[in-house]
Amino acid sequence: MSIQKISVIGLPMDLGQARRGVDMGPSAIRCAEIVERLEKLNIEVEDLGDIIVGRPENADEPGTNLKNLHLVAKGNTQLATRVDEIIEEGSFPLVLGGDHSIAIGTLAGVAKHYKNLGVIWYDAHGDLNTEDTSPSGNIHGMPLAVSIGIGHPDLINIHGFAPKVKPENIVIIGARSLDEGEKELIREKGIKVFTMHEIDRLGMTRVMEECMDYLRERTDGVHLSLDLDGVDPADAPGVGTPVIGGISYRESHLAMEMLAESNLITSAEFVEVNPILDERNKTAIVAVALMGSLFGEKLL
Ligand code: EXY
Ligand code: MN
Ligand code: MN
Ligand code: MN
Repeated sequence: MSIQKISVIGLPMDLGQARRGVDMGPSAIRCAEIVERLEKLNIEVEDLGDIIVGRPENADEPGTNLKNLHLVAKGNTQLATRVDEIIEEGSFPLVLGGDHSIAIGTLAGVAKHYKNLGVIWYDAHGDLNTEDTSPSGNIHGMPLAVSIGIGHPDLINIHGFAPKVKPENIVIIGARSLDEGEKELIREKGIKVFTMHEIDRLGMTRVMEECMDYLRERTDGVHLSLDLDGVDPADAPGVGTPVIGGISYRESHLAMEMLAESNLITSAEFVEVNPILDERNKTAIVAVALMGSLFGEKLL
């Protein structure tokens, strides 16, 4: 089914990691004219604005080494409700981050509507850490683990149920920086991963075909969680945790076009755009171009 209406919502949160500035991601993406770009595709677009996030100095932190747990949980709880409402109204949720911890809330709101939600996790990282395996305590390195029900109860139970996603319904694309604990979890849970090795070897066309074939036969909806650090830092420099040797802009653009043709994607989020670390808003511009392709923009 083609997309009739898109609802844009921002969660300007930078509390899932240590570098300030990623809270300005939604603004940077709006400055790069996301709404105008999507309106040109003959899709109705509504911008619901941003969810208000608390400040860390006011946070009441429980005894944990998870940084800003209370506020990250609170922001994600609000996001889950908003995303749930958007789908309830028959619209397509397009969530703008913020650091990748916001995927906890997006997936909570989305997963309520599907029996077998699929997830494409486009990222240099696995985001599969737990309190025990995390080298940093940063919750943006944990949202995929949380979504399969592994992590702090205040995170995994957001929106009243867990887990949100089955590990076998997840495909990670672009991984090139995985911690030991994450590798173990990938093997133990049978999560499908196309690392940069497979992208180099097979090419993006075949990777996307295999990814979509895999998800088509086992899921009833697919969420795209696109971390801009999945893209090579030469093309997307404005991210807090860049890793060289990533997916090029051209390959990413092709991947989005193939997803558009497939009609598989039922919700999406674009995260980790940090304008303070960026070059003349380049990363937000790349994010908007990828969103254009994802929603069916054509050159001719
Ligand atoms: N694996 C590292 C950690 O857990 O601290 C780095 C995680 C970066 C996560 C980025 C946003 O995808
Ligand atoms: Mn990530
Ligand atoms: Mn990442
Ligand atoms: Mn193209």
